[in-house]
Amino acid sequence: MTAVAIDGNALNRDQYGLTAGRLLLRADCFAAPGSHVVTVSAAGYADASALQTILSGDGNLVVNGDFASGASRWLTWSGEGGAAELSVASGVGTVAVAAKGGPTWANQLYQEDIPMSAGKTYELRFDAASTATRPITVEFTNTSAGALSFVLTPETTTFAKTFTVATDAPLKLNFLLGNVVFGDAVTPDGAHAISLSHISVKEVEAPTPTGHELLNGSFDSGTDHWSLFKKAGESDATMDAADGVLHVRWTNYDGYEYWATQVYQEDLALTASKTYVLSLRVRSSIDKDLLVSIENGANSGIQYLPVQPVHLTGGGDFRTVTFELTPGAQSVSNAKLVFQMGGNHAGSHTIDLDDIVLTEKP
Ligand SMILES: [Ca+2]
Repeated sequence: MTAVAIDGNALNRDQYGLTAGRLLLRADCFAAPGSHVVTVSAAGYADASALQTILSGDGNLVVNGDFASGASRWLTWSGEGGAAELSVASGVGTVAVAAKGGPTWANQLYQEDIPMSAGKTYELRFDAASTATRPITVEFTNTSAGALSFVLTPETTTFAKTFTVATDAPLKLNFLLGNVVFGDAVTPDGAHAISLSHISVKEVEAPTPTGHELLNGSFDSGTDHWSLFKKAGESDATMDAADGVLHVRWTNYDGYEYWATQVYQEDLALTASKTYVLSLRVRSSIDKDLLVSIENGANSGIQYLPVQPVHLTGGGDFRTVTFELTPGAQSVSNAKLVFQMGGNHAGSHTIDLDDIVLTEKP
């Protein structure tokens, strides 16, 4: 090997090292974050080049999001009647829109190859203004994160939103500046200019679930918010809601253990030191015990309402049962109400539930 150059500037021999199959470049070889062309010359071979992306030290995965290196790494596209031009000055990228075009995507400003990790949550943040108030859409192209829309005004505003990706596929961060409609906001026909600056995508902690009150305890919305678990190869339970009542039906068997059939609702919010009342109406077509509990969704060993057996007499009418619980010193957002309905009963039978209410004790 005879020479190594970055962006056409030859390095001194002490700026790089060589090990088997590896070229090591000192960090200070790179003047600024962004894309740099590394060229290696060796006697008897054509020069070999590779593109090396250097991310900034603040965790921003967008290269040149502050437009400090001109328009480097930013690409534009216009078509379908759209017409626009990007210019950069003083750390602001300005897209002069001459024609909004037909579709949302008729004008685009985008950056490709932004690294993503499956399951991680990121925050997109940018400052933006438009000489004419209008919506824009940011598409998280090539990821599962979809798109978000923002309404820009003549006043520069900081926008921030989080998104989560399902795979490691690199992100194409695509500002769609065509004929965007978002709620009541529409893109005007005339020429206008959109200014963008301080564009960043950084990894953030996944938001903690907020939890919710018990939902659809009336079964007016079918089986929404309710889930069924059945032990594979044992329980043949199904559940459905008709006329505002939940029906859990077995054709042949409910499973040997009580837990072999379960109906549950997750992500319930319980506030520290409050006392709650759980009440419900239940009936069964056969003699059977139902076990009721409220536990931590991530750890069933933590029980806010320890398992309560309810004896049901076959063919009886609905009966109302009520429990009190005081969850403890910590508020939780992932409590889980569980009805265990197995317990070794053969043959066709049904349990019906309705009017499940979990409220703070007055
Ligand atoms: Ca009902």
